[in-house]
Amino acid sequence: MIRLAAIFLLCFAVGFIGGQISAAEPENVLISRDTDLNGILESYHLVNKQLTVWEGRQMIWQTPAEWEIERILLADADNDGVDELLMVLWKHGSFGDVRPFWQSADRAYSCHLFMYRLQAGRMRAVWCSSAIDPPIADISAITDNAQQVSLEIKERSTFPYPATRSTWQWQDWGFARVDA
Ligand SMILES: [Ca+2]
Ligand SMILES: [Ca+2]
Repeated sequence: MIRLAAIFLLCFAVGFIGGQISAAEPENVLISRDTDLNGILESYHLVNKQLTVWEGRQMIWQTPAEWEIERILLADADNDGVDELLMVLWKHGSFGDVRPFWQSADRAYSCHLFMYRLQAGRMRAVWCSSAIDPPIADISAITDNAQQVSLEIKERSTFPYPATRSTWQWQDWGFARVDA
């Protein structure tokens, strides 16, 4: 009886520690989708906050090492019939290599939403946000009755305020909030 109790306690402890470890690890994701409609599936591997995109055995893109990718989403975010890659990421600075000359250097570590599209075998930036505060905790796509895609964004909660959700739709050159 004592031995059984010990085994139970050991299992409980391992389960508890295992749960703690998995909860602390970054989200790892594998999505397969033919976003550029060339008849070949691409694989989107998010591992340890780095994203690689594969076509078969060939890696066609990887995110810069200085980006930390928290979430990815494949969706037709601008409603043009082709899926885009959306990334919630953290990085230093708002502008990277494309800082306008009138902006001072900004090295703050901040959250961003980037939208890329696979075109002619290359991942190309379509739209990149500046720093987002409060940061995005999660992102998902919702499709309405008219088959229009919107993004639902859940903000990271900042004590004492609870996490809020908002809905955004692509309009011309960026995302506009449509639920306020
Ligand atoms: Ca493809
Ligand atoms: Ca699209």
